[in-house]
Amino acid sequence: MINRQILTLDEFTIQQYRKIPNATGELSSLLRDIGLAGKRINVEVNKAGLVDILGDEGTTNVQGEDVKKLDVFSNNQMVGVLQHGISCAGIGSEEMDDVVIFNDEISNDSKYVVMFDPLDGSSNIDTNASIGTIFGIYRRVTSPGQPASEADFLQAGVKQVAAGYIIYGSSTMLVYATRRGVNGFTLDPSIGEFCLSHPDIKIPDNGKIYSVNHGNFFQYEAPVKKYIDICQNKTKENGGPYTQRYIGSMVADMHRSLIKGGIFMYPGTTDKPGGKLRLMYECNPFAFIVEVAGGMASNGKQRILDIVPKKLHDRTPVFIGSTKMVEECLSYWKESQ
Ligand code: AHM
Ligand code: MG
Repeated sequence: MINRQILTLDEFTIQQYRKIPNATGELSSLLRDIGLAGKRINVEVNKAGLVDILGDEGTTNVQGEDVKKLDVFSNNQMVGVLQHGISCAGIGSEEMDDVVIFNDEISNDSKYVVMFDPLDGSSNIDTNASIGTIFGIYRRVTSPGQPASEADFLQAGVKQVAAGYIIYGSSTMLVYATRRGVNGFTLDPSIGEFCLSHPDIKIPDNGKIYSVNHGNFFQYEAPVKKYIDICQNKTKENGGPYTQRYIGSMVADMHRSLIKGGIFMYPGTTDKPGGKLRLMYECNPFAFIVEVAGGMASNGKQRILDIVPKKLHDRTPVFIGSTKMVEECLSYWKESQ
C-alpha cells in the first residue's frame, strides 16, 4: 500500500509555489531537474564498489568501457539536467574552471543560475562513507532575454533563493531550503521518488557535537585552538560533555549537525590561511540552509552569507551550526581582536 499522505518532491514544490502569487513554477522545475541528477548519481555511487568507476578518467573498465571518474560523471549529470531543463541560464561547478552559460533561446529566458559541487567528499568513496551533491540557486542580476554573465554568478550568498544538498548515505536524501523553510525528502527506491520525510527542519539551538579536523590542530589560529580546548573541557555543569565527530565529508558532517545540533568547523591553517572549503559551492549553500533552519554561519569575522566573492573558486574558513555553539566559538575571535 502506498501512503498517499506522503508528498513527493514534485508534489511538495508545486504546492509551495501555488501559495506564492505570480510564481511561475521555474524553481520547482529546477529542483525536479536536480533531483533527477541526484537519482542518477545515486545509482552510480551505489555500485561504485562493483564496477570500476573509481578509476582515473580515460582508463578502461573490465567491460571495456571508458571509465569516467565518479565526480566527472556527477558533474556531467548536473550540467546535463540543468542545460536540458527550462529554468537555468547557466552554471558554475567546483569541477570546472569557468562558468558555463547555456546561451540558447530557452536558457536565456530563464531567471536562475546554479552553483554546485557535484560530488563533495569524493575521496571517501573508497571507504563507503557518505558523500553528497551541494547546490545554491541565485536569481540572475542581468535581465532574462540575454545570455547570463559573470555578474550573475559572483553574488553574495545572501542572494540565494534556494540551496540544498543530496546525501548518498545509508539512505539517499535531498534536503533543500527556501526562505520559507528547510525540508528533507528521502528517496524511496521502490518508486524512484524523493518523498517528504523531514518537514520543516529546525537545527537545535545548542548541541554537544563539535566537528573539526583535529589533525590540523597546531596549524589553527589562537581563537580556534582556544575554542577546541573549551569543547574538550566541557562538563555537565556547563552544557557538556561534548563529543567529537568528523567524517571528512562536509555533507555528512553537516547533515548530522542539522538534525542533531552541533558545530562544524573548517578553519584556516598555516598552510591554507584562507581555509579549504569553497565559498560558492560548499559554504554558501550550507550557510543558507543552516540560517533558514535557525542556526549561524561565520568565517570567524563575518557572516558567510555577506561575503562578496571576488573569484568563482574563492575559499573561506567556516564555523557553522547551532547558534549557541557558533556564538561561543565567535566569542574567542572577538576576544582576540
Ligand atoms: P572535496 O571538495 O575535494 O571533496 O573536499 C571537500 C571535503 C569536505 O567534504 C570535507 O569537509 C573536507 O574536504 C575534509 O577535508 P580534510 O580531509 O582536510 O579534513
Ligand atoms: Mg567539495
